[in-house]
Amino acid sequence: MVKKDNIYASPLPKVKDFVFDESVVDVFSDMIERSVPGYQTIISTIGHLAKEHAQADSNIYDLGCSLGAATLAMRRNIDVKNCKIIAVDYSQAMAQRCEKNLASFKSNIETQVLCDDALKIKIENASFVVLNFTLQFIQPEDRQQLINQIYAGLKPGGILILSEKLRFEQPSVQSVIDELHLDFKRAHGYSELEISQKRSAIENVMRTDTLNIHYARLKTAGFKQYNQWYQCFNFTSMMAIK
Ligand code: GEK
Repeated sequence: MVKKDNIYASPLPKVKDFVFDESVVDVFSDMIERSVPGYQTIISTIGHLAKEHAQADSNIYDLGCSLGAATLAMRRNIDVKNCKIIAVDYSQAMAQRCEKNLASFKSNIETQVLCDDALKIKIENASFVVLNFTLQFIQPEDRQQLINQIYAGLKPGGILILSEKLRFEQPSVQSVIDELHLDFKRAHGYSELEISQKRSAIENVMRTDTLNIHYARLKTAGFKQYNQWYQCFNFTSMMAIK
């Protein structure tokens, strides 16, 4: 059963920086669905794209896999031979729960869960790489290196899916779209106290980029073909094809 996210429902004497610990793991599915507009659409489209683009005899990476939602969607859809999925999360609590989650569903696709930093993983022989709302938690100065490593490890025709919360250059646009997102959270039952405490917890931990910064980073890594395939308010998902 999905547990309700009440982490910020009562006033906290001091709001600490957000971490992906056991208390977040317990409510993560509810938290992400009530916070990210279109999360389920993105997950199911990742499954669909993996079915179309995963190549036989290749590796698939889910970097920052959390509870393994994207990995599960890909495993249900991929039907080419000899694919291996490597799901990675640096939070031990997440990686352990992900492993347990994946074990509850039967699959013929070999899957390995690693508790490690995505930056330290060797990406090789990859046909499909997923960074579903993970890059925003990586230090901005390390982001180019990660995208470079992904580009280097992708096979020709391989695809990176990069989903992120966006920041906008124009302040009025930022403010209107931010309000749309907050209204989405309100409509999903988050109180003003929850919204403001979560905001304080996350502000030092999650640093968002503009769409132009993402595109420039993909281009610098070597990708020549990339575009958004999804956007709702300040949440986007891009694809980059090698
Ligand atoms: C989903 N993709 O449900 N290395 C590995 N993992 C990391 C790193 C890092 N350097 N930094 C952060 N993480 C998931 C949702 S959540 C997004 C991803 C969110 C992990 C972190 O532990 C967390 O599990 C995940 O990235 C981000 O499709 O909470 O908004």
